[in-house]
Amino acid sequence: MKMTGAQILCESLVREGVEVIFGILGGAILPLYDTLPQYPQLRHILVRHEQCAAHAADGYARATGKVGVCMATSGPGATNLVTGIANACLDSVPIVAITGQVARPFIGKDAFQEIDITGITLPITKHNYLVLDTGSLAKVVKEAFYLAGTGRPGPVLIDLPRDVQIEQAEFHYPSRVDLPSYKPTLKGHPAQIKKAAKLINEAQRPLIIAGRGIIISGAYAELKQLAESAQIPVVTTLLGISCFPESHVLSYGMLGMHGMAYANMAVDAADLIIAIGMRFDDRATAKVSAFAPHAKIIHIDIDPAEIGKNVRVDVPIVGDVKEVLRELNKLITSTEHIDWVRQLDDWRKGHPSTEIRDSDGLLPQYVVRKIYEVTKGEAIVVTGVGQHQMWAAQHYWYDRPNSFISSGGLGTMGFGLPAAIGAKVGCPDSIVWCIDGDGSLQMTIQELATIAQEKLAVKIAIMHNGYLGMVRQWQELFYERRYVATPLSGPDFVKIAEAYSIPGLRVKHKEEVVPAIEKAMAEQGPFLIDFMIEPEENVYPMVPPGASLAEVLEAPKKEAKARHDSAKLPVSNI
Ligand SMILES: Cc1ncc(C[n+]2csc(CCOP(=O)(O)OP(=O)(O)O)c2C)c(N)n1
Ligand SMILES: [Mg+2]
Repeated sequence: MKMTGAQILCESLVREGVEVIFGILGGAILPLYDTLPQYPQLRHILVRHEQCAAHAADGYARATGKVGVCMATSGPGATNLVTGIANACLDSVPIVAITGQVARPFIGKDAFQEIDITGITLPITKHNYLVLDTGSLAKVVKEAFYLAGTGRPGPVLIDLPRDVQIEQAEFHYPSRVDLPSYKPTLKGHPAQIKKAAKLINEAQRPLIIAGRGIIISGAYAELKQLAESAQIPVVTTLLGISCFPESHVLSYGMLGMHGMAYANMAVDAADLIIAIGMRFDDRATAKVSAFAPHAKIIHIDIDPAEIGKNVRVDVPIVGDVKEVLRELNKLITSTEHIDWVRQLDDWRKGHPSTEIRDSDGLLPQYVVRKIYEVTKGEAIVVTGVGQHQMWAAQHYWYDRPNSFISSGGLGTMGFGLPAAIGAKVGCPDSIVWCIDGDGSLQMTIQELATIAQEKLAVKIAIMHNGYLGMVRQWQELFYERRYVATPLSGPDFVKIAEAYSIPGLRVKHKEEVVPAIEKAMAEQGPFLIDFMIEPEENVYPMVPPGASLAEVLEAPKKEAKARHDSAKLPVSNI
């Protein structure tokens, strides 16, 4: 059957099970948009900036486990996607980005809105395509979805010249892909698995470090089995949060720069690290030469390029973590590590990193804890980047699998609101809270319009400190409090929300916190709360840049009060 390129693309998306596309149109992609009404299965959500189309596709993909799709026109539409694509690339999120391109005869002529987007995105995509042959389009789409969603997931871009969208070709959707050079290893090598099991069975102080790979492969049960059968404590990376129930007796929270002190101490003292679906990011390892000095390391990851990249590994196992753990679990002898677990519990008692200090002021940690309590831990929490992101990671307890969505690798301010849109579209029956910073929100605040237009019940909590707070914290601790360019004025966020027909409240006092969260939950649609938090509150624990995990700084209790008393008022026009 003959179809236009635009129809081939839409038909292929339908075959891939795509339900929603986030995007903004323009001249070079107009033929494709003009075809969309023929495919009512494809819901299009108009965002207000293409960066947010990519972040929404990313949030959708993380929340559902499916491939997210975003779309933009050529030139500035395509370049606006770049941050979102890079974000998905660094966090291994499967998205397919479709861009319009100028017609084939104009390519290379600096035509209006021509940009070499495949060139630009080469290092931040798993693969990309410039489609010059309409007849190959169906095959390209099939491959793109396969590449994005298999192995180590990641973004794939398809650049579609305008005339390819119009030209007719025979449509045949391939049933399989044929990519001889792309064969992700799923099964771990049995000899390596045996070696790993031996190390685990002999270890005195084993520790699991679990990352987002557990979530991606859905290995929740396998991880739990490994931890429980050999009584191995579990810590997670930032992106591993919610891969293991945080109220489990063997859960010791997040490690790393703002991880729990006892999690970092455990890494420092362990004699065996079992690193699963994580990539030894420097925010997780801190000073890499001093990382886990007493431990042998088992590293299980689907991407062979991660093995030995940052730390020396004793037993590498390349494979899908779910499959590897299934095999590994068969070889684990049921045992206990009573002294080791007791040691960790003692550290936790002595270093209660999630304790919230007494204060009459409005502490962000308290706000996060109350969101946890009112939502009964049922929400999907999506964050921006900064201090609020760390408080959201530390003070909400994630028992529900895959309930924390955050920008880890790229650390993209502005990710929160559009990613929350994607999560809510993907999981309409889930409660979605966006815990955002006043700085992060201002980077993508225009998406309130998308929320209003699509009537998405996203609940927004702004941790309003009047600062680019995380950078201010570094200036306070490492630049002698020279607050250059971190005081941040903002608009009246409640009025802004109101202008978008979104109800909201401002909260200045502790006792208003719970009623405000309850009101947000009672509201059918979206709701925004502007929490005016302590302006100079810091995130602790903190491993200073360049230090090792053992050199973790904890909240200076007395000093915290003094700092508050001398705090400058935030430069805010409210
Ligand atoms: C796009 C982008 N620009 C700059 C930064 C550097 N940066 C990291 S955290 C931060 C401050 C974030 O401020 P806000 O969103 O208000 O969060 P807070 O730390 O105050 O909670 C900045 C500027 C970044 N991560 N992303
Ligand atoms: Mg801030």
